[in-house]
Amino acid sequence: MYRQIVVLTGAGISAESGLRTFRDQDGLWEEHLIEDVATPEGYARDPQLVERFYNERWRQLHNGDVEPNLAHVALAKLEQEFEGELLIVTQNIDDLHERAGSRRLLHMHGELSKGRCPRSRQTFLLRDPLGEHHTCTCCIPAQRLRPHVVWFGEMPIGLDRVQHALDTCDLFIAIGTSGSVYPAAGFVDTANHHGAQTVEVNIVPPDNDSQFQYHLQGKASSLVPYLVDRILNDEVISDQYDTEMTA
Ligand code: BJW
Repeated sequence: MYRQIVVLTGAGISAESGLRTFRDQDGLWEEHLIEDVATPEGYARDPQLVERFYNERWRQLHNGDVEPNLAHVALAKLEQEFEGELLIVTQNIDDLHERAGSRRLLHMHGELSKGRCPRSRQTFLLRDPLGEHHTCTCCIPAQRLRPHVVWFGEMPIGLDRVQHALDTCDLFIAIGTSGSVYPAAGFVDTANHHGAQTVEVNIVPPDNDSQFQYHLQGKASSLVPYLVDRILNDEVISDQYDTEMTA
């Protein structure tokens, strides 16, 4: 039925694994100013503060309590069993998709598990939280690594590959993202423009809700496995399906 699928995931898919989202009640932006921790200017002003913000999240991800949930697992199953093309584009910097088994994956806002040389942009795996002792091996003198994340005003990673996938997909699914941060929030427009079916999964309508054809309202951990089973059973997404899922 479908031949090429693009799945966009946001913080909401990891919420049921215990990771905080940004803009929901009790989200990360309630305790932190975006200008302080998610801009290059904030990092230049106070690198220690920014490192603390990411290191706390690094520790949570590695404390042994955080696991992929049923939504991550279902997407990994889709990758294994779907015979067409699939690309998962995640805005998340956690590695829960990888832990669930996904490989056809692009981290457009970076990865918590890596540090980046600010000069060459080469990335290095972090075995412990980022600090002064993390320097690159690509430059002389060695540069102190910065978090491998994309802050406001910086160019997201892999946009050419995403653009190509969106230009040719026949199904676009956005899961657990508020649709408020660009360019990710605009992917649905591109997919619509190329005639793809567009589906959102969220507990509340996202900011770009009106751009989607189908709206599945509820938790990712219950809706994504259903959606994946339907796709694998070659069932097209329809209004009837939409009604069933949201009932
Ligand atoms: C559940 C659930 C459950 C909960 N089940 N659902 C004016 C107009 C338009 C654009 C701009 C503008 N001024 C500036 C811009 C550009 C700017 C931007 O978009 N700003 C907006 C604020 C307006 N964007 C940028 O600067 C980007 N770069 C850029 O544009 O480069 C230039 C360019 C030019 C031309 C083409 C292309 C590019 C960079 C953006 C960088 C974002 N960085 C961050 C932080 C880094 C990573 C990190 O710390 O983790 O990325 S910000 C933060 O937001 C993070 C996220 O990846 C991103 C998106 O958040 P997400 O995932 O949507 O989370 P939430 O919390 O917002 O939503 C969670 C959702 O889940 C909610 O809807 C819940 O309901 C739902 N949910 N539980 C299902 N169980």
